Amino acid sequence: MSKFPSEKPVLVTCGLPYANGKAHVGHLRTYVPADIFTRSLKKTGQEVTFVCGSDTHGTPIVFNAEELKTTPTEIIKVYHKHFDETFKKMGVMFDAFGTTDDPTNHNRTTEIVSKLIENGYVYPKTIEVAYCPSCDRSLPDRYVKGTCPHCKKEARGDECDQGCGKHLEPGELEHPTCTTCNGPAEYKEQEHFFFKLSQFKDFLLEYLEGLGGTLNARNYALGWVKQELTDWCITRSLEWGIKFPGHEDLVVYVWVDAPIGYIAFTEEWAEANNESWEKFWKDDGSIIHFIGGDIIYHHCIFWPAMLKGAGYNQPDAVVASGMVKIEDRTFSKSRGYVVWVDEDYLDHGFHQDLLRYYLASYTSHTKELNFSWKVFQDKVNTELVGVFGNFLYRTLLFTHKNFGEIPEGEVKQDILDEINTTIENAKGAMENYEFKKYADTVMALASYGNTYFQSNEPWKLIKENKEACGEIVKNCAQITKALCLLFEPILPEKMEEAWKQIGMETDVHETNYMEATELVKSGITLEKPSILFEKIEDEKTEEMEAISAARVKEAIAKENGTEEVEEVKEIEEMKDLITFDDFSKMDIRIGTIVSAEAIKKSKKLLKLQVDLGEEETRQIVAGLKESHEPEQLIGKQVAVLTNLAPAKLCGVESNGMVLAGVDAADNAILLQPEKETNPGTCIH
Ligand code: B3M
Ligand code: ZN
Repeated sequence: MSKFPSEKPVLVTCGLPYANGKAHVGHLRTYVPADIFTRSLKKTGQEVTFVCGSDTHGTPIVFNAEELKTTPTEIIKVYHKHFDETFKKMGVMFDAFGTTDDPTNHNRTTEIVSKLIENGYVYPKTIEVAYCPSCDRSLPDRYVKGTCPHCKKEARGDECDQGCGKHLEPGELEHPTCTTCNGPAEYKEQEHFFFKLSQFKDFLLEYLEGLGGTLNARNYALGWVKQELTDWCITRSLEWGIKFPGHEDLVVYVWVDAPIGYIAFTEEWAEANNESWEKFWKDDGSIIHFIGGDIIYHHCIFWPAMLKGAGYNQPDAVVASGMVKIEDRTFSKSRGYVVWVDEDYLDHGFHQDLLRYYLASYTSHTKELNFSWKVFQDKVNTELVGVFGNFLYRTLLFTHKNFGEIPEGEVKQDILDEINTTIENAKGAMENYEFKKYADTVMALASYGNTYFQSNEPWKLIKENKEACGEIVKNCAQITKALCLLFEPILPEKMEEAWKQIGMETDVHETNYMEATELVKSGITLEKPSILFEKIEDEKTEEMEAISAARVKEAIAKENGTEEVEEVKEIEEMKDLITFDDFSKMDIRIGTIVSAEAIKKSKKLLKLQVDLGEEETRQIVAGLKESHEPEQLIGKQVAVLTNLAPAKLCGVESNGMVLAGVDAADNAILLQPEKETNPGTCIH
């Protein structure tokens, strides 16, 4: 039996974007499926409310404001508006979109924290917090970096973002460094307040066993709860945030007031619509959180414990999406592996629904999703244009041309059965948060439609038997109607158009799936249809790929700092001559360094003469000055990329590249052969 519609009202939320930067495809990975889910639930007749808002607190925003010499308030104003608009442009339609700095959230957070204190779940404790002697301030969260005590990778003050992903408590980080001045930080004693998370172990074990949503969320959280559960420091010494009750010098940690935003936004929605927020948070409604896979810990451990401790309902399901890659590279804004929603997508005239389709149908929700312009083009051209668009357009055009309206005729039982089965399967997929399966199931109905049209050859039949032809056309119109309803959650704007094209006067967004089998009305005049999905040309894809490549190049130059940009840029330019695809074309050989001298103008570069055998000695400029004394290098055998186009570095000609790695301290580590060998030996 289907889960939806259920008697209980459903609240769907999305992880709150930090109002601290622009929207990118990585964001959409969570918001678009949540929107698809909500739209689909509505189509089952389910009562559903969809809320979200901007996350406005925490150190990254303060940090950014300091850097841009402005205030957090200014920053959040700009980005809150940006997210609000971008979501609308992408068809993501929240019933409320507030901010965690709204008075509603200040009040709700104060109430919940006070309730936790009152219920005995909060206690003070003096702990060591990172402090920077040269900046003379304490360093909460992002103000400090160091080594993760669990996996020993480089981590931020509150999160092991590059290693094991675990939340880190103040004082846990090893070798703390101030992120503002890069100087060493010290640990200093300070009084903070802790939430007794450890007391919730039994509760969480039981709760998580019954948690719905995707298994990645539940299992990850269960793993941590079974291992350990330490009390959680919920205060920070910061100005910006929501004051910890009774302590003007402390604010609550951002991960306390951010999820409380879900309640506050429900309150804002309730207030505006004369509705009740308690029906979800106090009574028996259901709560479904859509989040990114990197914030499971917060949503499945801290948050339900906090809600339980303060006497609120806990989420029924947590749906966690996999990460996003860009052109097969790990998503990274600083490295330029990012696709901005506005400037890289919408501003180029791409329709919102194409990207929505890509996000829904690329892979299953919990897996890693790769965004690639080529795959995007391919999916649009073969699936949306080639299958669905083709069926829609040929059906409507044929009907318009030959009948001018939807003709009389009977809709066959097997067509109705096919539609019903598709609806059942699609609904089943949606209930299990399988968006790809949903998209594929619906696309299969479009394929079925194409086959039906093709095999019945209406273009022949029209000449022989108009009435029989009319019946085929009517059946195609029925399939079209069903497809409009089934695709509406994924392609809301396009389906609004298609719905009109088949002569429907109702609102496709408000129409139940059940209506898919209600017979299309005959006699409705059909205008000449317009093409809904157009092919993306190769040139457009190439243009987009070039934009991405330029972004990466720019990011590399930026990351390498301004002072050395010239040198580094020149080295990068050399690298660009050989792309990854050309890898196999590289001619790498062993060479022996016969001389080495410093290039005076440069901090990094040495001029080397390298013996490559066959009486060939090459001059190569290498960035080894900071890690090697020139004398040390003489006689060393190294790996040399010999067929790299010549380049001038700091005015000195270089004919090849000495291969080296770079260690954590930024020292070059030369690649050397296992034993001495003849210069010129090829490496394959
Ligand atoms: N603002 C964004 C993130 O870590 C963070 C989400 C809060 S959800 C309550 O993905
Ligand atoms: Zn770690």
